[in-house]
Amino acid sequence: MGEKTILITGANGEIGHGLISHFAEHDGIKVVALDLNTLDEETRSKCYKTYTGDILDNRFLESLSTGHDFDVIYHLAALLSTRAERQPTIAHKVNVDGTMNLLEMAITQSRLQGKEVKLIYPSSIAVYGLPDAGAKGRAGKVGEDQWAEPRTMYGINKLYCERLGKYYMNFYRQLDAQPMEGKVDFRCVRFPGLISAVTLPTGGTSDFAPEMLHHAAKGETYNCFVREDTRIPFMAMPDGVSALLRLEAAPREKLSTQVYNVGSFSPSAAELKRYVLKAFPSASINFVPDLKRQAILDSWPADVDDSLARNDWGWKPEYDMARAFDEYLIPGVSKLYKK
Ligand code: AKB
Repeated sequence: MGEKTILITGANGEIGHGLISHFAEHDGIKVVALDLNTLDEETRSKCYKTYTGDILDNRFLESLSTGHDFDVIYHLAALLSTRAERQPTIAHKVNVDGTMNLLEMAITQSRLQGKEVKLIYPSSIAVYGLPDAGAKGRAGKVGEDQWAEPRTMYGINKLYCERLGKYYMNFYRQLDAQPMEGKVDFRCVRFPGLISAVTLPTGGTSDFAPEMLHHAAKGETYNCFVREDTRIPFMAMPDGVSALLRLEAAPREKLSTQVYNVGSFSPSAAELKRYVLKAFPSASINFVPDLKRQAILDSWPADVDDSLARNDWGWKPEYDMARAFDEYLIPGVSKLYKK
């Protein structure tokens, strides 16, 4: 089998670390990692090449593209929902213009290489926007085409970029006299909140779950910024990484759409606290809701219908909530913070 070159943007983030570790265990894969910040030594050692640079810098992207033939681009770089709400202009630039730049790079690469280039894109449950808690309760598991009325800058950015990806794949330069030579194979998963045992997210609104766990493991008091009854879907990081890999590997003819929900477990904040306390009985966790961040969470669905992903490419999470805590999260955070 020939070598495969994979570009990962936002490589320093939580998903980036997971993907890089996965690829490091497989022969024939050259990972080119890109982030605004320098990667740590251990992560760098797992990559073929690493770059510190900005996805908004077109000259930098051009030189990157000239130096490598990418088969797949995992475009992970983004500002998450809370940070995007505080810096909407920057969020729009990074989340939307940055994605446009990567789609353009994929088209150019495809034209030059004479073959399709895959662009794998993590979207989010933030694309949904339920009007109130009553509607959220009645909606149950939300399908891809329901309630796509985001109320955050991040959710709007993600929804728009999903559509940009579909456009680049299906209609790009549709008025040109000659058919376009380059082709992007755009594939996207809408992630729930992700929980990792080894890294803490920054700037998200689903961060209350990983923060609760990591604070408990460190022996620090945690004032959780949501109500106890807050319920949104979550997923253990290994399943998040595996969802992206499985979607990338799926035969194109099996895919009936380009954008897929992926679900796993859907606890309330109170249930999360119970699981955390089981492992760290002396943890101090209080609920001190921040009403503005709460309103964002109340607009996100309590659960997602991921039957399309299950039927089309065999999506099935390995970790339900009990297994996620017992076999991955608790052993992982305990090791991470062991003195
Ligand atoms: C966030 O909270 O912004 C992210 C997400 C749900 O996409 N974790």
